[in-house]
Amino acid sequence: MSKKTANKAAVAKEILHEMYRSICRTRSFELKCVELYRQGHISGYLHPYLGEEAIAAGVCAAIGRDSYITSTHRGHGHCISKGAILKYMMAEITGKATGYCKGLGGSMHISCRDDNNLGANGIVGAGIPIAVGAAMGLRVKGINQVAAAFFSDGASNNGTFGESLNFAAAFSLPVLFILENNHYAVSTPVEYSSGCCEFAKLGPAYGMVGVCVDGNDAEAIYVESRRAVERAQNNEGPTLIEAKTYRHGGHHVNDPGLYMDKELLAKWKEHDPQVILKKKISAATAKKIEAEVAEEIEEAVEFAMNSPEPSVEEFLAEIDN
Ligand SMILES: Cc1ncc(C[n+]2csc(CCOP(=O)(O)OP(=O)(O)O)c2C)c(N)n1
Repeated sequence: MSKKTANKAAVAKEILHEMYRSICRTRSFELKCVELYRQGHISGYLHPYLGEEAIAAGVCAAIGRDSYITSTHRGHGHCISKGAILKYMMAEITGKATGYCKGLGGSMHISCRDDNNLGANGIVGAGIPIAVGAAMGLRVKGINQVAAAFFSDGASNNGTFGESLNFAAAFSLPVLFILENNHYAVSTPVEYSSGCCEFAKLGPAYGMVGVCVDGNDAEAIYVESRRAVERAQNNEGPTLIEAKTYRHGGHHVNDPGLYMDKELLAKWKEHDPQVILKKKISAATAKKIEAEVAEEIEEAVEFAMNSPEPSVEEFLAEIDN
């Protein structure tokens, strides 16, 4: 496992600002979604990315707009950090026809082809091989970009994880495997279900670099992700990045998370990704970004609330597709 520490001095101010905006957009979006869920505007499950925002912000800033991502059931932050327009996203999550997927995908199946976001996925571990396929596509087409697969610790116990890492390493594909270790799969702690909880060690076992990074420090994630992108673009193969983090609550919006260690949760909440990055930028810039994001969220809610639901005909037409 690489022991390199992140060279934070190299991160430009503009990148810090971009990542702070991503974190603020995700944090505010998620808090608003919880509120809308409680008011009955969102159906089904909702898995907030609260507390994990820095991972998507750092990775997406590092890989850039032209690279591909695959996401998970806890995917709002990935989608937002990859560049989603919040009003279309809010419309999708509230099941409106003006949403990214005409309101038919919802929280767990949102995708945005314009941003090269290949989609969230309700099947744990299913996005990992899709990212490998996207990387193979890039290789075949001679495009020097990367694909990043976001997934969590629970997904690492699925067969798709081993198959994907092996295939990507064997063919030296440009993939970033982003393992968001939030320490739980629903209510099961990692120590209970994983033989090796130091997930970065699995990288070398599969023939690739493995690094472990503070998942709440966007700057550190950005630096490690840039290194991984450079390796991938130099044909040096994929990287497994384990980003250690913690959910700010239960598995989904209706899970009070009573099984979570209260002291540990309080510690992680203090180690907040938004607070950590805010300290690295000027107060004036932070204030400006926060005000702009607040306005964007308000517009997004208004747009979604005033949008129509898809008609039965539109729904059936998509099934036929
Ligand atoms: C293949 C599969 N098995 C089981 C489930 C049920 N399930 C939904 S979320 C989840 C836990 C996933 O944990 P993890 O991958 O750590 O993601 P996290 O929720 O922590 O972000 C499970 C088991 C599923 N959706 N897909």
